Amino acid sequence: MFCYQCEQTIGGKGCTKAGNCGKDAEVAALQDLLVYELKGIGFIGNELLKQGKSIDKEISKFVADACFSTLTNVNFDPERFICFLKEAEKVKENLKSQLKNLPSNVPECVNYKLPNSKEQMLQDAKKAGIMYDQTLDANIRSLRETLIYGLKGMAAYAHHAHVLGYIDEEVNNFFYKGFAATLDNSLSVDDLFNLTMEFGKINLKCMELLDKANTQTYGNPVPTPVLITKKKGPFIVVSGHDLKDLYELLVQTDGKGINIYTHGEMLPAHGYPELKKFKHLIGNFGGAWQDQQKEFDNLPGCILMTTNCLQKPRDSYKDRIFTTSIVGWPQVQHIEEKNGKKDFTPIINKALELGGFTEDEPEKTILVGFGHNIVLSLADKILDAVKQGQIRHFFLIGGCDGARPGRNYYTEFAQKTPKDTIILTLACGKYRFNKMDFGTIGEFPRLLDLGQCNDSYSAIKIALGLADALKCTVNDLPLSLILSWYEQKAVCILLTLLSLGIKNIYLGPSLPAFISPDVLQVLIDKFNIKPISTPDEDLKVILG
Ligand code: SF4
Ligand code: SF3
Repeated sequence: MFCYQCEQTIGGKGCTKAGNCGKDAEVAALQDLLVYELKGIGFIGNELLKQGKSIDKEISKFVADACFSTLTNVNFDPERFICFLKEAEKVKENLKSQLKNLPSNVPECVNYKLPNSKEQMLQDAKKAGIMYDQTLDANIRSLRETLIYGLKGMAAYAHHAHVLGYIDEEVNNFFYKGFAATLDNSLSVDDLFNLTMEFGKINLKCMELLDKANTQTYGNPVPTPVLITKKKGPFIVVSGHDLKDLYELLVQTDGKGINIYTHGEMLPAHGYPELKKFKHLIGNFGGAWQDQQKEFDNLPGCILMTTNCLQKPRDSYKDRIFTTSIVGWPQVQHIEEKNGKKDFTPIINKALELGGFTEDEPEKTILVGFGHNIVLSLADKILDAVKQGQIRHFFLIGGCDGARPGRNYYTEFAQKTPKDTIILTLACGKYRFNKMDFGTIGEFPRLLDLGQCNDSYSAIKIALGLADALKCTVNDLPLSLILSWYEQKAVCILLTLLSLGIKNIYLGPSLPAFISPDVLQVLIDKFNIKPISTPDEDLKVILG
């Protein structure tokens, strides 16, 4: 196997025997083969689009879901990948049958026939490997992989929008264009670079679509204190990013004496009016995703994983962790959707059987719910505070969390920001500091939680809104972006920020292994991307 799509890739180069994430060589091979099939589908879909045809939205939904399944820490179940592969083969043949003329010289994956046996699939997967073509130019490989990882991230956001009934054809169509481009030998490094920027803009549309889906379905988030301590009684912990799964579970547990805790990226759910109205959405449990094995150990309640980040379940909680949607782990119970409905009875019964926490802890809360709607409604007051010198600078400290020690940088950075600065945060990286007291500036808390990683859209809207009010560009604002990345959603967000011309981003804890030195140089030259150094050094440079 060879995989280098995430930040914890072994040795900062690539996982070759097994993944640091828990992915084994078999699953890695099946994922490679699925991406190979997606490239074939992309090629045919792109030809259809060039001929002015449209592609059925159910097919595009499948493409996004299959793509999402290969994202880090989502699915580890070989059987699920075999199902995806078989469906991909059908989709490919279906699209081919709609195409008038298939060009004569097509890439091999277009006419590849999926074998029946897993053994043969594993054999075939070799030619789908990232490093299979040893002669490929390093910069072309780097940009092709960057695009694929961006697509994986966008696929997650398209999936969440889709389950709420929100679809955008332009977003859907880019999956075909993007995958087709990774097969096109006529594209130069410049062409591919430009395509990643085009992709960044499409991903912005996708995040905007998801923002619309979430806010039109569940209301605009409002500032909300969230309990971070335990309450007596049976409970279910809901992790991942999917608000619809949480909503459905809240409906099905209503009045059953079960408390629902959010976990990881589900924390911002507490700010949505249509979710917070459920009194048994009681609080937030635990820290960031990488602490789950320790925190779920012998937990007297259940866990529902709606998306990444899933780690290998320990035996002590394997009987009480459930997956749903795209997530999977072999032999872990999976809640399937049937006729558009999910039946959460097994997890509800198990939670009741386990009995839950036996006593209340002394209460502590944190504040969430600072989406673009609320922050921009305060724009005048914020700008006044800036003009009067009460607010000197804004820091967006956001992105993914992870297990590496280098990530303490983000905790220290947040702690060292001066008292006259505001910290905006989003995604799961916030767990490094979101339970600390940063105090207030006038009526504003110094720490404003904008939401999940996809709520980078909120950050962008806020930055554009402030720039507009101050009649300057985002790059001229007293704002610095201090980003941490781990998986491929961070890749699509970074490409969006760059496509908007946002400069001087600090990126860490390490740089992506799939970015070649030449591509990195382009990013430095064009956007002045900076690897993080130390909080003191970086703060000194930023605050002059
Ligand atoms: Fe390694 Fe990350 Fe790939 Fe897992 S997803 S195999 S940790 S590079
Ligand atoms: Fe976190 Fe896995 Fe990326 Fe949505 S949950 S940000 S790492």
